[in-house]
Amino acid sequence: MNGAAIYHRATDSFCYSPDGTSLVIRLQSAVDDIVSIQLWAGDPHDWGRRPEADGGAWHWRCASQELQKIGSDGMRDFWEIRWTPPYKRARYFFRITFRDGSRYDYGEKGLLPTSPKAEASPTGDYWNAFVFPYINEVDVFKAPDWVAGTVWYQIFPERFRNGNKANDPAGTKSWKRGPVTNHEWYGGDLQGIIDGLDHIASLGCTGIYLTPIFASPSVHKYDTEDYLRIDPAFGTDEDLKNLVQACHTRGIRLMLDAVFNHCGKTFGPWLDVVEKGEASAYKDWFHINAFPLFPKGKDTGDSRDANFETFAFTTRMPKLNTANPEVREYLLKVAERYIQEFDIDGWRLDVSNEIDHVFWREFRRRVKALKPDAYIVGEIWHDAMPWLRGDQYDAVMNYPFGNAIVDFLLTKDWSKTASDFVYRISEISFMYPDRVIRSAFNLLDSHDTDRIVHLLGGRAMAKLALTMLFTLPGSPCIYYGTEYALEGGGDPDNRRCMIWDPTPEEEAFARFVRSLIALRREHWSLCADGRRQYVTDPAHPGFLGITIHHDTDRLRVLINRDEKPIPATVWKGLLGLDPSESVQNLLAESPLGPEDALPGRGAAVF
Ligand code: ARE
Ligand code: CA
Repeated sequence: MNGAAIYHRATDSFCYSPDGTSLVIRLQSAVDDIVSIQLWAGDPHDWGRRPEADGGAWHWRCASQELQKIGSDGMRDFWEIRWTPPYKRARYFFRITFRDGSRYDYGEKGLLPTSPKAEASPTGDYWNAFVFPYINEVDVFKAPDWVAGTVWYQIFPERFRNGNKANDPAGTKSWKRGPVTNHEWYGGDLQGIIDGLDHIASLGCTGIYLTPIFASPSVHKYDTEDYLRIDPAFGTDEDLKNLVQACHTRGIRLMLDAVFNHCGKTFGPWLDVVEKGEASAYKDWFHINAFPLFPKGKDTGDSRDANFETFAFTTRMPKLNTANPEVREYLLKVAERYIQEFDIDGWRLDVSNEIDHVFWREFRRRVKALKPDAYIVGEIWHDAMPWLRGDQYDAVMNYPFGNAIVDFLLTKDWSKTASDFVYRISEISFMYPDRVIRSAFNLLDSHDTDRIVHLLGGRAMAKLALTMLFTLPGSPCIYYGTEYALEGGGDPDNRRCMIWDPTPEEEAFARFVRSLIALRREHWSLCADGRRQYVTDPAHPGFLGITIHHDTDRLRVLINRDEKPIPATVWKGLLGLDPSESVQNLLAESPLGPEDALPGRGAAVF
């Protein structure tokens, strides 16, 4: 019996209302340590009198139900129950029977041995309980309904398509294949994106995320010079209006990138501080430790010698003081402007974890006031629960899901592989309320990481990764060029020019991506809300079978990361299928006949 591993707290993913009336209550324990867990729950104010024959004492009315085990990460088991308090108020404790036979009541006072008296009475110790005081509808996490059915396409505008040579910066190079740097211009612009929309729509994508497009001296534009001007190399306000219009005509939503943690070194207010020092009206717009200011640092060569706060160290991009009401108002007006005047559908928030929560609560209030179904996605690579309680973000860029997929496909530790992937996905799913998982922004790669074809060593493994990404809950995003298996390592090599003259092999890969997106769109509700059963087999550590059930819909996802095919009798046996049953693989590229083995480095969905 491992009492120390027992954990619950009446908040976040352990106790939350998904719908304003019921509660999802979760608990974690040591793996295989528990026989059963009862939830004893009732209204805190619901007291009754025992019959006179029983002494007529007052007692708290509560009733018990069993929690179900919903997953494990190999070290911990995850338990859950969904319960609807009759009056929106909840007081509850857990009665736990451990494998060694011991029984404990677990509440805010801790894990106390279940007394014979408690065993006998219909209720437990009122005072050793957890409390969810009241389910207030306005507190319930809500993300826009359209997100769960969306398939995203991320674009790095400078490298997507040059639609207007008149706005090319001096020294713009000819469009090409192959490695690039962060200091070369290829002329990509908003008109090019408009010209490329039919291609994006033909893939089946229904959302586009653009990295920054406001005026900035760099290729990547994360060093903003003017938040209120489209960079001249990308186009004009008119071009952005046309782009949004052209997206909406195709049923595609558009999300821009808000870089509010820091600005560029040419941002007007920063230049004013550099020029006027302490006399500048903007000196409190930044985090300046001392004057005189050393904009380039003290040239000691130590990247930490700047006497003002920056993004990271070497970049010298000044961190904005978002706690300053002037800065907050300035940035919130920027966020409002592109919704009000351009009708964009969402904001991706750069380095969002380093900006204060006060700012983000006000950001959400103002953005949702203008467009209630705008999508707000934070760029957070780690546990983001503090931003996902319903008062700030709708989602974060869910790198952990993508990392779990890549680790499964790349791991050399054969003792883990598929079962380890299941543990990772279960753990991440347990960390967040299911409504948060459902609206996550799921990705395998981006402009900040290696591209997946590079990372996974080729197209075969990339196909497996995409199959896994597209059948997970949350809205999947592909990075531009992935449809053609575009190569590229880490920044800046992951920003190569888009392919507009695909080879037959690249076209074949695009057909696979199209079929995967079509599958996802046809079964998006199953992927978003389905119950998942995982099948792994120690004898075939590279095999992962996922059965997803939702109402009458069901999908089976089979992944074989081994180079060796898995005989039909094996994978059908693992899934409990009749060996003679033939299956139509929905991923046309790898048809499976009745006797076919699951191909090496192959996926099947049926
Ligand atoms: C430039 C050079 C790089 C060089 C870097 C050094 O191009 O080669 O390594 O300077 O600082 C943008 C540009 C980059 C540029 C950078 C600085 O896109 O090309 O790099 O500006 O000038 C962390 C942050 C996360 C951040 C990544 C990059 O948490 O917020 O690092 N991502 C955003 C954007 C970037 C952008 C910036 C921030 C700056 O998406 O594109 O860079 O506005 C782990 C950690 C993460 C870490 C992640 C990646 O997972 O948990 O915290 O992200 O690795 O390193
Ligand atoms: Ca151009």
